[in-house]
Amino acid sequence: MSDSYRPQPEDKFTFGLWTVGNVGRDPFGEPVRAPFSPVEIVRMLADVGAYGVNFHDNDLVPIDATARERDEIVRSFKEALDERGLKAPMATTNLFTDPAFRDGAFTANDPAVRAYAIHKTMRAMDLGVECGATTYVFWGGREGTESDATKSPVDALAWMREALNFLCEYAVDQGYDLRFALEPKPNEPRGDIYFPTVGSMLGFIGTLDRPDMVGLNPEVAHEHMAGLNFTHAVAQAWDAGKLFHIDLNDQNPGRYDQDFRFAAHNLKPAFFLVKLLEEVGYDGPRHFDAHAYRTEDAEGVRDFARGCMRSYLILKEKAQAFAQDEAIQGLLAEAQQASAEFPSYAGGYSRQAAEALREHSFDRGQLASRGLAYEKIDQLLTDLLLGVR
Ligand code: GLT
Ligand code: MN
Ligand code: MN
Repeated sequence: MSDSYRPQPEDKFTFGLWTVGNVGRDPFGEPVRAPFSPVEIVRMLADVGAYGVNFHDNDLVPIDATARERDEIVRSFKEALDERGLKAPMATTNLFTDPAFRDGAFTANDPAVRAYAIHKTMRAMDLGVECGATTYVFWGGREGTESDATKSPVDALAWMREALNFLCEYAVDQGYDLRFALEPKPNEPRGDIYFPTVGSMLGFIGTLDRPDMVGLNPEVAHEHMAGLNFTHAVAQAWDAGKLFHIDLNDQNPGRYDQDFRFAAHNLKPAFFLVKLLEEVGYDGPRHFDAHAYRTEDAEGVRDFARGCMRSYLILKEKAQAFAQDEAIQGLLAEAQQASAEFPSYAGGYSRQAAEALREHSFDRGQLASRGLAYEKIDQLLTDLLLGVR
């Protein structure tokens, strides 16, 4: 692979222990790869040029580990991080694998399960902070229903709020430098999951006690599963000051939950996403929440990880080329053609301006008549992406 796309620490490329550590189990088949230990994963990620590694509590420490085993695991993990210069910027809780969470965690009907979920998360936050995490992700994979006969969605939302408020206070009380990033998903593993999209999460955050501490961790595949435009969702999170973290991967809408290598399937949407992140200056981790095809061996897993980062860097270069392309920029400028007669109205209200605009007589025929050359612009982009421009 060409050196010009070699990942650098400032690219902030991260992977979860569960991503490169995925053993290829699926609902129809057993694992196809031997598991790697957390320390082996740290070494592998360092070898391929990643900046950091993220984890669920139980990716690192088995759920039934003793306190002594926990401390030993954490010690060796931190030692490996230091040795290879890797960071652990994000941590999260596994609130979905254990059968105790079969009806959800923070939104389970059973109050004891809800309390256990908060208990487990407090301990997982301690673990994350001990390893250096400053972002704490909440993915509510089991927070949903198969049948709404079983639970009131209004109660579920209230329980979710109760848990997040409690955990925000815990983080503050402990003096943790931690922000919460909520990750929406529309379905799978539940029939329907509460807060299915970025927009619904954004609405919910405003109802929390400490909305400033809480933002989003949007994932490409999750918005695509809902048939939505991920770049638009990310733009909205960014605009609200809530893009705390991001999960990059790929997904063919209408298929199973694929978690493909970044840009493996939807090249153009991946381009628009990278273009947006680079143009607005998002400087958080670029986390690849994906895994290698089930056909791959250990070397294939490395190819997968390298591929995620390489595609991002190629698309970043393409975004720069797009910004510098005179033909494309000229056409865009024409489409936005400014007229001195119509300034932007943002913040520009005055009685006089309103009256002048209300009385203005518009030539609708003329407004509708000018071609916008969008066919040309989009084809120029296609040429650029396909390397013939
Ligand atoms: C799980 C899920 C992801 C979430 C992870 C964080 S775990 O693999 O599919 O989208 O980001 O809990
Ligand atoms: Mn994710
Ligand atoms: Mn996913």
